[in-house]
Formats: sequence, structure tokens, C-alpha cells
Amino acid sequence: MALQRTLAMVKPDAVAAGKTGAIIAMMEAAGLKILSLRMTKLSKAQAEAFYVVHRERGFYGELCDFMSSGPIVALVLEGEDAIATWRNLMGATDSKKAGPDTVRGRYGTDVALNAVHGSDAAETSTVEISYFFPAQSLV
Ligand code: 3AN
Repeated sequence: MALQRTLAMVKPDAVAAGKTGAIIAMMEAAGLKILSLRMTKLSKAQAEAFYVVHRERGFYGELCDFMSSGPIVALVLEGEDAIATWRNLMGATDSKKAGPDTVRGRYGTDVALNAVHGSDAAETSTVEISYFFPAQSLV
């Protein structure tokens, strides 16, 4: 067990559907502490930069169009094993395969419109958090 921080995002589909509050309630119920949060809208270029590791994947263009299609809510979450805790709560990438008690199982549609993002490792969480939040903004 280790105290970790992770970047979470409520994606444009879930913000537009009015599920931000319900998703944040799931985070808090799982014991994740919110250190900071911010609503913003990514430009296409910002989405491309955030997802640059996926640039060779066939879905990159679709992903960046979707992620810049409307407001998102970015959060820094902290807790014991926060990265795995949040990813387990998110559920499988393909919402159709996600468990009924997961965020994607409840609020996702498919593999593209999947409601939420979470960092996948400690190294990526540091980079992803700094993308949205300067160090002094974390409470
Ligand atoms: P996860 O978000 O579960 O870590 P990744 O890292 O494999 O999943 O994919 C990053 C994002 O790319 C996903 N959240 C999803 O929005 C999108 N994505 C993944 N696979 C596909 C796909 N086959 N078609 C469209 N979008 C996809």
C-alpha cells in the first residue's frame, strides 16, 4: 500500500449527461480524497498533446475529437493505492464490459464514450496532474 495521487477526468459525454456529481460521489464513497478539481474545455491541440502516447492508434483522431467536444472536469485524487483504486472503480475501457457497480458500467456507452479517465501508473499520473494543475494549486 502506498499513498498515491492520480489524475481523474470526467469526460465530455458524462459532463453533458449531468453525471459529474454522481461520479464525484462514487470517488468519495471509495475513500478517494479530492485535492483539486477544475472544469475546462480542451482544444483539439490540447487533447492531442494529452493523448500523445496513443498517436499511432487507429482511434487517436476520434479520441481527440471526442475529448475536445465539450467541457471536462479534471480532478486530483489522493489515497492509498489511488491509481488502482480509481481504475478499478472506473471499470473496463469498453463500457459494455464494465461491471454494474463501476462508473463506466453505470454511465459509459462503449469503448470510445466511456465517461472517465484515470492515470495508469505513478509516472504518468505525475505528468498528467501537471498538465492541468500547477503544484501550488493542490490543497
Ligand atoms: P483506459 O482509459 O481504460 O486506460 P486506454 O488507455 O487503452 O484506456 O485508452 C485511452 C482512451 O482511448 C480510452 N479511455 C478511450 O476513450 C479511447 N479508446 C480506447 N480504445 C478505443 C477504441 N477502440 N475506439 C475508440 N476509442 C478508444
